[in-house]
Amino acid sequence: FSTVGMGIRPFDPESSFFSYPTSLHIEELSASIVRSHRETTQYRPEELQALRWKVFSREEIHAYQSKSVDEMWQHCALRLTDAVQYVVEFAKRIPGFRQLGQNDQIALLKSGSMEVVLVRMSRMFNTENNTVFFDGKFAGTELFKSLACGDLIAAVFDFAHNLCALRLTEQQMAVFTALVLLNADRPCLEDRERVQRARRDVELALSHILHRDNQESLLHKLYQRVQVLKSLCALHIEKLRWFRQLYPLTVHSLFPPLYKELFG
Ligand code: CLR
Repeated sequence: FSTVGMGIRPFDPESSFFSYPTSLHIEELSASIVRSHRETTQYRPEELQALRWKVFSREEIHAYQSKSVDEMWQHCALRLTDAVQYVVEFAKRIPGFRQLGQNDQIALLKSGSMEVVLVRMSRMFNTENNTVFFDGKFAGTELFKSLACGDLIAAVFDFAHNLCALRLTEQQMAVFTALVLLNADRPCLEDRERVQRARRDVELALSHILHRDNQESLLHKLYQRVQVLKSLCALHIEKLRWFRQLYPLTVHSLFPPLYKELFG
């Protein structure tokens, strides 16, 4: 620490030594978020790289396309819930998230877990052939035809493609996804102040990383993506409502409880 800086900082009872985020604190926070991310991703980058040649055959794609609407929804809801479970585990390991009350943790996950799944999807995306790693192999949009929500699928693939183009490092993605979760504007929060304080530290961590990587221009691009994420999640909820109206019993008795708890 610079002694000069400490000498000229005016005395301010509000910013005690413990609440003022020092660069050491921010460094440790980034490291902790990056570790949490690494420990809670379904696949490591080198595993995904090695799996890139695995693509679904025509016959396999046809088998998915021949499923009934409710069968395919149930299948995808299961896969999506698997991915969400890893995000819940990630959230629980983020220092600022862990310290929140349980109700606020649930509120943040209800509105943020799908957004993080979609950001993480870009790690599983191959821009060369516009496919995503799903169910053990790389799949294009056509595989999801029987969901009967082509607009959502196209928009989600488009988002992944564009995010992929930013070529985020694992560290950048880790801190960005923590920021997506710690959003003080989410509905039903009890202690917005506390979420805002935790968010401020993660924002500092993101700026710090981008500065270090000499990629400060990414910050603005990432904030732009957040708007798209919001609309994708609204569309997901809209599709779920539509599906529930058609197949209430499938949702009621065959969808994973976690999926219903977060989105239902
Ligand atoms: C995200 C990254 C995960 C693997 C994974 C599994 C399921 C995929 C999901 C990814 C992306 C979004 C996805 C989902 C299955 C269905 C869902 C393609 C690739 C779309 C958006 C349809 C949503 C409606 C369902 C609830 C039926 O590591």
